[in-house]
Amino acid sequence: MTFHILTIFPEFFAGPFAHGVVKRACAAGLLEIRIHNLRDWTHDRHRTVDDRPFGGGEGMVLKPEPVFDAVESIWPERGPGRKVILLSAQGRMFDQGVANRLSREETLLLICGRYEGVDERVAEHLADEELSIGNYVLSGGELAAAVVIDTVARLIPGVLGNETSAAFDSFQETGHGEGLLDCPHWTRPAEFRGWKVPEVLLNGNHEEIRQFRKGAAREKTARLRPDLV
Ligand code: 9WO
Repeated sequence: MTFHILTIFPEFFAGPFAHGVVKRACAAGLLEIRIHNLRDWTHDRHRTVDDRPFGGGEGMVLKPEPVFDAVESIWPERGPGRKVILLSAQGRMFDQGVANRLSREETLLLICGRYEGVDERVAEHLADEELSIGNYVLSGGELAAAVVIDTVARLIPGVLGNETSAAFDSFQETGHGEGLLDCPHWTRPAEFRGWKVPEVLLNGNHEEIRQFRKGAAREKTARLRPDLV
């Protein structure tokens, strides 16, 4: 699977993609991430990508021309398997279900907004989808793009050593079933500062442990995420 990222901060992604699952997926040839500097599609001396908002108001808006030019030069032809996604706080909510759907795409191009926003014609006439990773204001779409790529990369067949382990993460439907959170985890020592690990996890009875984990997942989901129950 290939991701293109369109950004004014290409250096931003050196960190997030240089570790762990995403790094290994790239090294294994299962994932390709190509980062494009939006300023490469400007034509003036200052490499201008922003301008003042029509109607007045604070701040600047990302101009449409470099964004359209970039997408049309990265992909002279559009079509199925080539999906353009605008990351913005106004987008539809990204979740594990959206990640599953996106993981079946061949190639995605993620546009990262900056300044006070992106000219609306990008959302209306260039992007196939507008996605938000949550109800908070970020400084730009770059962090959101990194979140989307990390989440989707884990779902590409072969990326996780254990083909089933993605299915047991929080929110993935197949773990304890019912769309619960992941169960809590403990490791050694069995007692830390007087806090003991639940006895049942130490007794080696795997059916009892399975039951305990399911109950613990239900209890924690109800307490922290009643919206999921
Ligand atoms: C400003 C604002 C003001 C009042 C009420 C809501 C508001 N939302 C924003 C806002 O989202 N500003 C953007 C921040 C302007 C363009 C750059 N920003 C941004 C956020 N780019 N991408 C995101 C984002 C946020 C969440 N998920 C994906 C992308």
